[in-house]
Amino acid sequence: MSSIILDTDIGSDIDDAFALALAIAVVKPITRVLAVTTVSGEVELRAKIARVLLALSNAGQVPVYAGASEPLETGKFVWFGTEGDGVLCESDVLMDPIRGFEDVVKLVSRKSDLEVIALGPLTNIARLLEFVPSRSFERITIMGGYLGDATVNGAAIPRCFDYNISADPIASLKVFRSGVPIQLVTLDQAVKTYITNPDLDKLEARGTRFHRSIVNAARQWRILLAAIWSGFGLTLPSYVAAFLHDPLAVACALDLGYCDFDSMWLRLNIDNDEVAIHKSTPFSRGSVKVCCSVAVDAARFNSFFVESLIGMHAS
Ligand SMILES: [Ca+2]
Repeated sequence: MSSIILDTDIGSDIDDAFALALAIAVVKPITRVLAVTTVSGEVELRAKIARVLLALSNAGQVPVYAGASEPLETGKFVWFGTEGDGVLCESDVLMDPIRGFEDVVKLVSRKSDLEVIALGPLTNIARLLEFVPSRSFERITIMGGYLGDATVNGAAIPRCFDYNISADPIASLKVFRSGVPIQLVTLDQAVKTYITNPDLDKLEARGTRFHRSIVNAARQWRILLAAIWSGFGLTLPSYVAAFLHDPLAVACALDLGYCDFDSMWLRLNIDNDEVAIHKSTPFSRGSVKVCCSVAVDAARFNSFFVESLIGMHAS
């Protein structure tokens, strides 16, 4: 069984907290999760959010590390603004400092069976690959990429919504060209997965601080998400309480069978400080072979996700 590193920009889009919750619910034993690492902006605050959610769900033994707050060279991390609201209380904010990135390197250097789940910009993963040989990694599952038409309720989702790959372009290229097998859970499939308001009500009815926290954070995130969509001239469908991009990536990393994948040759290049991904051929210079999602059983995954979180032991 592989050792999992879950790398996350938890604290903005609620789907990272949902992804962490799903990992806690389904990874057995939870000690397979070697580390949770945070990326982008206030990484200590993000780490505290992860630590609180782990502690509330009887998984407090999983160590949390604060990673890179800035991109490697170029790129930009965007701060969306609901970080910790609904999850952290005052004493959580004042908790001890979180371990740093050098500790992750030490921890990871002893392993040769690493399975990375990358749920945010790829800066931490690129930095890890500077210190740890690529042969120590079995696979990196990345939430990101825009390979086909991404539509919700008939509306096309702009390519810039594929934030994770373009937020730190240099890091993304390093990761894709590392030689480690990569599984890409692409935006065009992930946008088909979502949780509804009645689902949130069911989670809230569990009555634990854990469930109340993630539901509170989800409701705050939805207000912001609707505003972001509106800024692009889009209307967030009323049936969507939140998308489940990152939880789907967790399910794919664990090979739970909700997505179909095809091996494709991709060529990545930086264009206007963003990463453009093109389908390519093996003969094209710089092409990399990547396992890409091509279909998702969204209805079955949505139900599985909700049932998994309802069934969680938490306080
Ligand atoms: Ca994320």
